[in-house]
Amino acid sequence: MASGSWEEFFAVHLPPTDFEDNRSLLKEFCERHDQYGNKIVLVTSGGTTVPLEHNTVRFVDNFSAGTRGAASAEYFLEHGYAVIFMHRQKSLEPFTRNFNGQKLFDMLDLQHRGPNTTITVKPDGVFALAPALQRYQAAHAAGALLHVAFTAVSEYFWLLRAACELLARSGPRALLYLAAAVSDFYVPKDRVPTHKMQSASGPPVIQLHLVPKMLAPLVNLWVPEAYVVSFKLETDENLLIPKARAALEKYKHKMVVANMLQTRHQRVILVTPDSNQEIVLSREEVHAGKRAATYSLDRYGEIVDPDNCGGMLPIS
Ligand code: PAZ
Repeated sequence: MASGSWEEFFAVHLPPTDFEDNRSLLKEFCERHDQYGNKIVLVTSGGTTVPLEHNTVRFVDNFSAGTRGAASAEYFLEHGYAVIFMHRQKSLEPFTRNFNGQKLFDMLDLQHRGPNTTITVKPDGVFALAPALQRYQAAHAAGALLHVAFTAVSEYFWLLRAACELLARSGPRALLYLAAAVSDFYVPKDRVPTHKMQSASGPPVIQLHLVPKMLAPLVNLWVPEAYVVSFKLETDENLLIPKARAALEKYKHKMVVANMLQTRHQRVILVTPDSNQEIVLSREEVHAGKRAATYSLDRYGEIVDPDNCGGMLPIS
């Protein structure tokens, strides 16, 4: 086994404690959808951590809120895909992504009448919540959405490999949409202290090692017939397309979605072996896209009338 190889990474890093539970969920999901010949997409989302202690207090993180992955999962569901949403614990999730923080509480009214306490949704809140809630409930009722969560980079790789091996049975009906921001560097297990690093011991010297490239075994061995889309994030525009193209040439998958950190929600370039297709949204379109996810009144206006329903959701 070559030093620094993906095989060595899996040999050294044990599976996470909840791995078998998640593997069973993935297996049941893939087999059920496979039986009906459904299209399945694996969406990865959010950033991975690199623990600096085994009992982890400190870690190195990769930037990603999970916006792209959560929004994309919704679009895949809309287009008839069964979706495995593999995401960083506590990052944004499909349907609830626009209601994080205080936003949900701001939509609610609390009333006390005698011994009874009722919570109602304010009219504006109904407009915001109803479309997302309806689509969320429909996806779950159809069994079309499975969530599995990771935190550390090794957890991500264990789940990724398991999902790929199970998706291999779906052949070309499987799509991989790898939007997670995965660390390129890590601290090997034998260099990670067990307990919290102490400042009394002086400034720590931390040497990061290269994470093996998992796209190679993924494309060639784990899920060879799937349509694989990877993502490339850069901060230097000059590197963006050359690196995206180099990845395509090296791993021979189908597409790299290239984006810059600062403009990632307005502009992407879809890089395929024979084309670069740039998609640029105006500020208004970005804003409208966000509104569309929550306020699509064209489809929900007739069933949700905030003037008449007093904040309740008359959806049968
Ligand atoms: O999660 P988010 O919406 O904040 O950002 C999305 C993204 C930039 C993480 C994604 O589009 C991406 O490029 N992922 C791959 C990152 C990488 O090259 O490691």
